[in-house]
Amino acid sequence: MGAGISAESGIRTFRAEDGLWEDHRVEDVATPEAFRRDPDLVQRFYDDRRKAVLAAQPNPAHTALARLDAQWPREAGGDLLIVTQNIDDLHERAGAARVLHMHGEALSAWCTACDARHHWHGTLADGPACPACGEPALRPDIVWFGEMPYGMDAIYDALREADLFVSIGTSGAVYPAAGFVQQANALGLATLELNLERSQGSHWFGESRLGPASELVPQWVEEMLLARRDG
Ligand code: BJW
Repeated sequence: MGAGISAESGIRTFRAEDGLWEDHRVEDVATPEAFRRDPDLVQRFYDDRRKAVLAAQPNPAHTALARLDAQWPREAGGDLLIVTQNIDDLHERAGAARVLHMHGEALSAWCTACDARHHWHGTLADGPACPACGEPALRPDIVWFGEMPYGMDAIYDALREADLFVSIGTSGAVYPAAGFVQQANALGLATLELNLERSQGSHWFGESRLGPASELVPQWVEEMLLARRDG
């Protein structure tokens, strides 16, 4: 999952002409070096993102995936994992439970002094104390360039056990997520891309469907649940 699935909820994507990074150079906000150089700029960038996440609502694509999560049986090999690069909580608010945020979460703050993580709705630019250790050492709980994404073992385990890999609304520009389709191919999985336009790695997919996620995802979920019922 990528930024495209939340675009119709009003959360800006990264690389579009009107994208988030048209306002900021990526190396000024999404690297550990940027945070060391100008913590106030980076904290304010993520304070604004947090506000945008809190104001957004799930769209029909999130709702459809939550329906799939609820109705796709966990027993008899019917497993499912929603791996998202997005830092919003719209899958969870739509009702999905099997969600893995590989690039961290906007509504989480990570204490660099004591390593505690806290659910966080407020601001960080004003240097609040960590509720666990009292140090003013909280940073956004976000995976920046050069940092290790979360849950890689669980993701590779899920790929090894899967029959189908579906990529939704991501440009295929950022690794390791951009490489999952090649891993899926090497493992012999069926692969499907749902995106507004072809992604950078589109040629790796067995099938590409182009259009808005709010239309493509509900259609695909309906197909999956029907095929499951009829099969
Ligand atoms: C719609 C739609 C609609 C629009 N409906 N669709 C050289 C070569 C290869 C790799 C590297 C390299 N140099 C460095 C690297 C590694 C680096 C990397 O990939 N760099 C690239 C720039 C080349 N990666 C890392 O550093 C990662 N860590 C790492 O690799 O650790 C080592 C490791 C090794 C081996 C295994 C495991 C680990 C960390 C990456 C962290 C990325 N973090 C960010 C910012 C933080 C989150 C945040 O602030 O929100 O995450 S970057 C940014 O890009 C964000 C996103 O999650 C990520 C992906 O963006 P996404 O989702 O694809 O958004 P867009 O805007 O690019 O695309 C939107 C798409 O939606 C488009 O396709 C539209 O068409 C579509 N769309 N509207 C359907 N309505």
